[in-house]
Amino acid sequence: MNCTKCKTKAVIGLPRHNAAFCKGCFNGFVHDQVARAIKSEWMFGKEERILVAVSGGKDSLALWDILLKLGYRADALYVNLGIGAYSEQSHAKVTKFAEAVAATHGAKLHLHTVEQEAGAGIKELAMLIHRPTCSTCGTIKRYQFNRVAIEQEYDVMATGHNLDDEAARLLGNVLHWQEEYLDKQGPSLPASVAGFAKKVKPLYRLSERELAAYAVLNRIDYIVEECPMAKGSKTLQYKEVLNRLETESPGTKQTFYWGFLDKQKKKQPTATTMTEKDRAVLHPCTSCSQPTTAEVCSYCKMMARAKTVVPQ
Ligand code: Q46
Ligand code: ZN
Repeated sequence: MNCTKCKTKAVIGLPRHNAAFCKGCFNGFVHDQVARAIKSEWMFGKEERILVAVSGGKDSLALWDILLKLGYRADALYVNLGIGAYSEQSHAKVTKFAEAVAATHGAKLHLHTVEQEAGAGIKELAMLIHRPTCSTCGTIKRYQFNRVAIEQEYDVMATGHNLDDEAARLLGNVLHWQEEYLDKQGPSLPASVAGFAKKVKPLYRLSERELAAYAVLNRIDYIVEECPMAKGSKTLQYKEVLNRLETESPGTKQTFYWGFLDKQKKKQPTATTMTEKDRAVLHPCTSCSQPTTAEVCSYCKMMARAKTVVPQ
């Protein structure tokens, strides 16, 4: 198998593009896909400051790497969830990348440790406040990323969601006809009100397999295991189904998700409608000032609850 572009020996075949690439041309392909995503979805410009949400996994570290190599001003935030060996290892991978690669581009890593603030790791905390672990985790991560983005004056927050993640999420939303979530499934969500950072997903044109290959070829040391809490999740089931379809007909995930985005674009006014709707009901949390629909935001309520139930 030879590289479609330069005809030297290929290291990866991409059936959905009917192409194969050598390392250099594959890196060019990956960078080009990200550059196209940024441009076509008006994500950010070279002068803007980006905060990348990193987990230690291949997608978020590859995203940080690609943005820096494309010349963007990208720092990162890592939230240590306190899930035993998984968190220890992922924390170490993020720190290693920050010191070995990001620092050479002058980029900075911010850290937040759940245990330090809540007094317990995510599993114990969720159990003590009687909430599912992943929803507790979602609330904490969303809150901390938004807080750091606003406090440190980043223009935009970027996450490492890839084509597989977005196609699986779309499948879940369609299966359950979650129309309000469908409206928010685009790869670029504007800051709906002051106090909420703009959110973008620059990897939505690249598959999980392509990002794993990018990380390996570029010697990015990432944590291979998924978070242990993800076991048996619906998202993993949807991914499996989509992978089977993809093997039978390469390009299925791309047609599904990109086709959805095309249809959404034609529908357009939704973003404006949501912004006005959000603006009408959101106001600053009386405890931390982040926007919320209640008097006190769900994060502050959770932390207040943690103070009463977590053993000191
Ligand atoms: S929500 Fe749940 Fe993930 Fe948090 S606890 Fe792990 S699996 S990391 S995206
Ligand atoms: Zn609050």
